[in-house]
Amino acid sequence: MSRIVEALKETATGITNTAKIADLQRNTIDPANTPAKGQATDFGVYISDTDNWLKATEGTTTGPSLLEDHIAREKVSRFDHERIPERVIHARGTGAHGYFKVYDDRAAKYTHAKVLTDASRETPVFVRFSTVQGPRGSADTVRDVRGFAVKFYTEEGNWDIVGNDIPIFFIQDAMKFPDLVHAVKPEPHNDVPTGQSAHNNFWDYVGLQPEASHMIMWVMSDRGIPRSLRMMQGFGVNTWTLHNDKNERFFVKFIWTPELGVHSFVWDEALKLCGQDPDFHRKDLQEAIENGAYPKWKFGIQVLPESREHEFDFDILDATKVWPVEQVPIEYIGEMVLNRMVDEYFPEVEQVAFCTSHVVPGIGFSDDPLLQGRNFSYFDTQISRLGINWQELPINRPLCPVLNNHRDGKSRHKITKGTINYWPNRKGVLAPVPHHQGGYAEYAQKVEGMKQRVRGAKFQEHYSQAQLFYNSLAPHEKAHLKNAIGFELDHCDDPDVYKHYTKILNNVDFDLAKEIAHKVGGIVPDAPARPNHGKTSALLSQTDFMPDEPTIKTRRIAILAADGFNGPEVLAIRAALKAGGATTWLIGPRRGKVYPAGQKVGEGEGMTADHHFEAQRSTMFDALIIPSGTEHAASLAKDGRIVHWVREAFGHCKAIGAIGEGVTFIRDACALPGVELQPAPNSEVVLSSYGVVTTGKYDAPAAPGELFKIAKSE
Ligand code: HDE
Repeated sequence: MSRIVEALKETATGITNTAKIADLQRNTIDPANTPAKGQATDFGVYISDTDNWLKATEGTTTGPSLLEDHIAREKVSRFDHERIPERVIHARGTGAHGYFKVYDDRAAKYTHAKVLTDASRETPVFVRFSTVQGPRGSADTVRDVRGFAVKFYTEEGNWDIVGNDIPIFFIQDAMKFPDLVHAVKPEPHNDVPTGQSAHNNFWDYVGLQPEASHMIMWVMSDRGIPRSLRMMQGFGVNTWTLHNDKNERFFVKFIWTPELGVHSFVWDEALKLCGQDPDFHRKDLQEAIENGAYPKWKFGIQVLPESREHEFDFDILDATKVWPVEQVPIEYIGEMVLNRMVDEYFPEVEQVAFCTSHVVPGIGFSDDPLLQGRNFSYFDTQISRLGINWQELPINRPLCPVLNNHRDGKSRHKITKGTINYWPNRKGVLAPVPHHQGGYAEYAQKVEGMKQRVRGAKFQEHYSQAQLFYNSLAPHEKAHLKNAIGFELDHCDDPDVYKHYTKILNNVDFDLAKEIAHKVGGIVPDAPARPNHGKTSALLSQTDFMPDEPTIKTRRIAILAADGFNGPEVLAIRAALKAGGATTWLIGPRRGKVYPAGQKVGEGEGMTADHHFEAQRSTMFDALIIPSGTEHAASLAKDGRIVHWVREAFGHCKAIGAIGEGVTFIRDACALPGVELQPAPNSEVVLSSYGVVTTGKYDAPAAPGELFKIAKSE
């Protein structure tokens, strides 16, 4: 009860960063802390037997089950109706609570939105991350766009930025969206494939929609397979507007940049994880939050005054284009921290519902034709998924007071007292709120023109920014991108599809098109379809998003140890890595006790292995360490699973550390021709160009991060 009072107090006196948690407590039941004696029906009567349907029976016979048993019927019927329609896209997701704050009022020159200008506020947020193509039960690490949807519970109402981890989109006009989604989703005749865009229909569609070529470059780049939801950027994608107190309007893009930098899997890792741990991303988020390593993003805006709208060679309302940072720099004005997982998945993550049309005073729309359509679609889809009263659900309801004349509808929760449910009324109740008192004011935009089904002239150019993106990638990123397109087109078995797409690629880059056409049996061009302009731009390559200081924070590091490993060494390494913010996992021949050198197997005190060799895979870790120990190294060398583990990690360019006999084991396991991986005779630490760190002995905790550099991706 005290929590309810707290929540109400919070909403009455301004919203604190925990206000939404307090608000949700009003609907949260903790079975460990309730006066209920045990199970009851939904209408509150205690149930004495939850396992035996009421039957007409005599002696030892089992007679017919009786329809009369309303308790059994309630149980089964409730179960029958547990599912709601999954989201038509972005069905697979996970979510967390947190808060948002701005550094100061520097954005006041653009907007009077308090959430973006009042530094004394910490606005509660709920974030849902998702994949797009796969159903609710699909794997996390598929190649796909990731949804990054943020709901801000502000004092002026809810504001949703329903964004993605890629700053642009496939299409320019919302009317194309159902076709795009039909094309990427499983094909209609056989419901294949799940969680993949590698099929005829998708590549057929994007091949016939050249405006998708820029987005294809992004999705096929490493951005399509993020290492963690905590290590990806978020973008509002569409062009929004900000309004200030002087009634000036600005165009704006919203950007989230993670504190830990932007990192990805390599494709082979991502593919394997789909089977080895399909929940990898959601577990990663949970692990970080539960360990107190709260994910954090800087919040940036790119702002353009109305006067600059037509200054660019692209249309700033075209969602298939970025605003190059050289032309419109990013101003970071705040940050978001996620610090609490949900208590229950369904009522929070499944029932949360976002709407691009949810904006607060000081923030508005633009004529971006994709955004205009989205503003219709989101509200509409929530009605079919959750019912017309979806905004009353605990996770969706605003923290500020909400009163209006909307009434009734399925599953109405609110009970509004009084005789009046219309405006105007003789009592003057529930009046609209004038602008100067906080009522939302649309910017007075002049609108004129012919009613036509067209898009502006600058919307017709589709390849310049695809080239810009491709040119800006590092060599290894280009190699990954080529492999990804090569993989996808190889999965299309209709020659019309893969041959046509190699023609499209030739508009982006001649060498790219040639290489992929050779690989997939496409049409190898003999001349570029158009010249590559050769320009590059910053902040497109992921390599521009390394954290300021190299860090091992939140990285998962496996220590492989068979009996006879060097115990003090492992303790020292664990302490050093923990100090650097990483988590370490001791993996042994069995879960439970593993025995260091000097202790008899089965008798000594041992050290506790978190997992056993067969149960884990190298893909689940960012790095691995093989400590020294003669017997231990000899046992590892005999174990095919471990040899494979080490080779696989090496092949994925993971950081590998080895000490003493561990070095010999790694060298042999990876069969590194011509590579000198001898441990130094002393404790000198050597970093090979392959990202393998070796030393002869390890007796002093290294400075955090010194022993391990997360050398990935080359
Ligand atoms: Fe969405 N999108 N979208 N979308 N979208 C949905 O709304 C839609 C687009 C995005 O975690 C749906 O509640 C149209 C761009 C995210 O609950 C639906 C168009 C971007 C989520 C819908 C787009 C997004 C959705 C399905 C083209 C990046 C998951 C379920 C005009 C800025 C939200 C739902 C969550 C979900 C419509 C394009 C992001 C059908 C019509 C561009 C993150 O309403």
